[in-house]
Amino acid sequence: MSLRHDYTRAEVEALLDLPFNDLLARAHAVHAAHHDANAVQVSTLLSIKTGGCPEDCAYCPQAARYHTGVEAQKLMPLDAVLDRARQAQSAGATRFCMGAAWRSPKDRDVEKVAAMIREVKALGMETCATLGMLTQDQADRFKAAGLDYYNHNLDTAPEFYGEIIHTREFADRLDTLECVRNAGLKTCCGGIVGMGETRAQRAGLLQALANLPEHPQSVPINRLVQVEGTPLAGTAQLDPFEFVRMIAVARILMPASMVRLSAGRAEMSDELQALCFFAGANSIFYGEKLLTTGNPDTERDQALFARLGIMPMQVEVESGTVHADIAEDCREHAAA
Ligand code: SAM
Ligand code: DTB
Ligand code: SF4
Repeated sequence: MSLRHDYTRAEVEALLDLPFNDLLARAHAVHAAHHDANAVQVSTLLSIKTGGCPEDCAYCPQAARYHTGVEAQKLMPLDAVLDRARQAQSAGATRFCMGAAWRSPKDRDVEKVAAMIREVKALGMETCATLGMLTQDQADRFKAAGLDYYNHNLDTAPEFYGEIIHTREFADRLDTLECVRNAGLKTCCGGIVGMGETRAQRAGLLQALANLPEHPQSVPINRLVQVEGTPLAGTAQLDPFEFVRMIAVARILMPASMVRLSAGRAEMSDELQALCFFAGANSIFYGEKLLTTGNPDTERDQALFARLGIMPMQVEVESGTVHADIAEDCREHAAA
């Protein structure tokens, strides 16, 4: 299978511009050729360090400078993180993603987070972290602790980046992603739509993601969750079909990657989510909360999976296949 890394902007725009049915048919064919079209990977997020972030990302409720009602908290203690990981595992998640509202981790934090990674991994879950910018040494230390994935999003097109974030540059994101790849970690890298960008700029984000030296193994496509107090609260709502187009083109450009239907699901209808799964989304965040905002409750997701005949993906770990309870719950829903 040859994966391309030389997409032109015009090619990506032409895909986004296809008639909706043609685009969906193409995307679904690519999806079915590379993946089980009825299997969805399930991750749970935990904010291990909430709020008080020095960055100014215009979408983010955790930036200290915006008055969003999110209170700054200290790094969670190891035991509390492990309790939450166990809960997520027994609810059926196979990957546990730990997020921190940092520009970058301080060296004294690295050992604490490394211990969390080691212990979560020991439960038999895949591990993911999103902690801001990393040095090569930090990425290597997390890899040594057993980290599987590092999430670091490009977030938006290079030419729109400066309108959304002023405290770092697009190139900084690329530098961290390089350290992550060099460390042998898998990358989880995507972006946000619905921030007032144009379709051409959405094409720019997809082009930048697909032309990275390796396609990210996981590509989260977030729909902006508008939070009162952030500069982007009140932005015109993106046409839901544009969101589906984003998923479809991500699937076509990065055929072997997992495309995650990420933030914004709580505000989406079941029908819209089903279209996203048809267009090639095969991963979700599962559990009532993302980092600080809401996500569909697990009952609703189990019922949706059952209605669509979707099964949660199992994960191979050294100790054998982890059988997620969500599979059982979905079967029960299907039988009901
Ligand atoms: N501080 C680190 C960083 O920015 O890389 C890690 C945590 S940060 C909250 C992780 C990602 O969450 C961001 O890159 C962004 O894509 C997403 N995100 C944050 N706020 C969001 C919102 N309101 N709606 C959708 N996605 C959001
Ligand atoms: C990603 O792309 N989306 C997730 C995860 N990676 C870290 C975060 C979404 C955050 C939504 C806003 C919040 O809950 O604070
Ligand atoms: Fe900080 Fe990350 Fe939020 Fe930006 S997205 S303000 S870096 S927590």
